[in-house]
Amino acid sequence: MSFTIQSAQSIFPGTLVADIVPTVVESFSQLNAEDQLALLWFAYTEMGRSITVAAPGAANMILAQGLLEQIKQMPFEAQTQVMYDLANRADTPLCRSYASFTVNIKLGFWYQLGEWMAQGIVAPIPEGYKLSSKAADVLQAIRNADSGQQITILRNTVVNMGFDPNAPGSYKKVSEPVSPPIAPAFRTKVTIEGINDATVLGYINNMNANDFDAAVALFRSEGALQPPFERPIVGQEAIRAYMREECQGLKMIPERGISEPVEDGYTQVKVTGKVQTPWFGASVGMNIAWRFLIDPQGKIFFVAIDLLASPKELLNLVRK
Ligand code: 45D
Repeated sequence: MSFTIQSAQSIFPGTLVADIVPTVVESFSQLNAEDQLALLWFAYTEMGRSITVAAPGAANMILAQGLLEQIKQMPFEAQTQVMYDLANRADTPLCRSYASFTVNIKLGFWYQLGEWMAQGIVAPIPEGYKLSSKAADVLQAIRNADSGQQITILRNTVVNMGFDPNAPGSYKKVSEPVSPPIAPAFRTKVTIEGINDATVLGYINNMNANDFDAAVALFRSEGALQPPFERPIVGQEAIRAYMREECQGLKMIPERGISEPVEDGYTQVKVTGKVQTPWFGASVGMNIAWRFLIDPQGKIFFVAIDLLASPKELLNLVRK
């Protein structure tokens, strides 16, 4: 039997992922717009304090500046309507522009609105707003999640806002400035207990250096990368576009792993460790597993990135 992307998805089946994330995002989506915005505001003010502004990069935020200025000029009522429209995924020009933003620009857009809400420039959530009991349950579920899961929930709810005629999971190309890779002299090299596979180490080191061309070159041409809770992104070109859009400034801190030969000369490798996003820096470490399937030529045929259910999962390196 030869591997397919589909069969590769189920390597290391005992890996427990943070199901709480899609579950909470789904119950969130059932709430009305008012509840959604108030709930996110409460969650955001409780855990958003450690966000760093440097993250999206000033150059990239230019793309959202037009919309932000437009909103800033509006009376409170109209500002509130815009936010409801975004949560309702209404078909308005503004909601269409929002949908065309990259993830980081969507986050930066809300970050700016949040700052303005706190300063009284944009309509705040009404003082004393009372969540429905359903919404209060969702907020409690978010509080119970670990910090890496919380920021993923926040991120995914923001990503889903706006009017997007394309199905979820579809891939939209944008041209966003990409910072150059870190110069060779300044690169760090990871060590991973139990792993000396050059492809896996090269993948992590190149990602940490923002050297996406070198990272993509480690994949087989029709190889695939599967982000947490998403479908696989297939092919070198699509993977490169994804990395340029979503992987700038990530810090990957793998800890340990296991490697073993499987059929037809393939090797499966599972690595666990932490990943930090530039948005929260060292203040939030996400517990992550990488499940690699390396082909007989040493190329990445498939890699899944999983957000783990608990820190205990960092030690789960069993094969079955
Ligand atoms: O008023 O190896 C609200 C891959 C509304 C690549 C708001 C990866 C109300 C391959 C919206 C609340 C990428 C897959 C205001 C590895 C309201 C690879 C504002 C993994 C003001 C390892 C809300 C990478 C705001 C990972 C401003 C796992 C919210 C990356 C901001 C994960 C939320 C990154 C932010 C995550 C969330 C970043 C900034 C989860 C950022 C989350």
